[in-house]
Amino acid sequence: MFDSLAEKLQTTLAEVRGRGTLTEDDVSAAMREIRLALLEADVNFKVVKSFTNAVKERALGADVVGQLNPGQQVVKIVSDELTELMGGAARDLSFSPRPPTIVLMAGLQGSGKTTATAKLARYLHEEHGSSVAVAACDVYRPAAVDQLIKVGTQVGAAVYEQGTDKDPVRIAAWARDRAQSEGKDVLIIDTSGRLHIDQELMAELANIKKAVRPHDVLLVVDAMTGQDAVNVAEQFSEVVQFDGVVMTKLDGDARGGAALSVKAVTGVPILFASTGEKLDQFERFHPDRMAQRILGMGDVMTLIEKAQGAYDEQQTAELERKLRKQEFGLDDFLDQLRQVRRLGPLQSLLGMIPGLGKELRDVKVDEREFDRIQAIILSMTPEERRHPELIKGSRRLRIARGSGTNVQAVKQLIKQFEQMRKVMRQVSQGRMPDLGALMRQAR
Ligand SMILES: Nc1nc2c(ncn2[C@@H]2O[C@H](COP(=O)(O)OP(=O)(O)OP(=O)(O)O)[C@@H](O)[C@H]2O)c(=O)[nH]1
Ligand SMILES: [Mg+2]
Repeated sequence: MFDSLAEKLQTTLAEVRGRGTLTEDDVSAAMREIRLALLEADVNFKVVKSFTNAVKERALGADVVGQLNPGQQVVKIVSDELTELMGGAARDLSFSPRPPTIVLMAGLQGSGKTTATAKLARYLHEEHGSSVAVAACDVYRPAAVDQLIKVGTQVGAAVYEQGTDKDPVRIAAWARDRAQSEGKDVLIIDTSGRLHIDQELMAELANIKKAVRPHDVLLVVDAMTGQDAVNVAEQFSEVVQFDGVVMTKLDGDARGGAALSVKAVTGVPILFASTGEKLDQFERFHPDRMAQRILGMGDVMTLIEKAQGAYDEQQTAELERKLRKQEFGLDDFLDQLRQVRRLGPLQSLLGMIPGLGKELRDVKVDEREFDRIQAIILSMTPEERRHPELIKGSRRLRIARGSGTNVQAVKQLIKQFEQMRKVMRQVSQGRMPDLGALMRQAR
């Protein structure tokens, strides 16, 4: 997402960044480029205008920040203003002190409500340890209830449904009572889609809202529909007040216009971003990190959070113990690799590392390499995994055949593993590994 915008802004800002002095003309020229880049990214034109005006005013004003040269200051101002544009500080759900916290999902047909309902349930369960129920209030299509049962169950949420014969307002009230009596922390209500802002369905949504008094109403918006998404959100806000936006399908949206405009146009911030069909492709939306990502400053916090989510403290302690006792084997190695995999596709992780230039970010990561390593390790006996030094001649051939690879690949994997184990042991003993020697060996 934001690919082309990011590239253009980064090129423009790279030109001003190095400058020791900036004239008014330099700033104006940079603003013209930025304005074009934003318009091409399908950002609402009014939003673009006020954005570039604000940046220009601050850049030319007395907004002097000690350590930075004028070029760097412009970059900082653009970053600050982009953050502000997307809502400033990240906003969370309004958790109720008296559970259940009730979240009502609304949005146009196909925007991703049902998927987002399950994703949010998963997120709340994983990140907050909440017990979550989801309620099926889309009674217009039998498939809608089945879909929620399927995805809700997948993420471990309780699914409250009464088929398609009952009135959705009644189902919502029933689900609220049930969530309360079953001691759920959060109830998320999935509703039916609207093709347009249709009066009847909007009235139904308003009635559900009146009946259950949700703590948050989230409007689910498809980023791929660009400015249409923003218009829908604007019209929606005139009929039913909502508290946050869930921006979906950001993975398919190269331009980013909706994500950049929706807060400025509706006054309501994006709370969550959905970036794929898989149920874990969902994260809280952080305007500051997003701005930094667009400007190529990396997104270290998101990366760290992902890593913390994937590495469990107990596992880390166990790993250290094994290293100390020299029990670290290929099984553990595979575990480690799997954990790195849980962070997401390697390709997407590269984009979050600051300072990685465009060329490096475009390096194609061969995800199949992981499958190959996994196949090799799984073709070994438990004994071999603990003592890779046993793997010679006929064993090596057997493993190569079993994993559908070749002897050379098995050899190479074991060599890499030995090197990694050596480095890990040195690091765990507080010694700096001899990187020079390692590089020579790796060659
Ligand atoms: N690529 C991508 N696809 C998504 C994302 N979120 C949802 N989808 C897909 O979009 C389609 C519609 O999603 P649903 O969750 O069924 O949408 P809905 O708003 O509940 O649809 P209705 O119930 O018909 O109104 C499905 O095929 C989803 O897999 C996303 O972030 N990225
Ligand atoms: Mg649905």
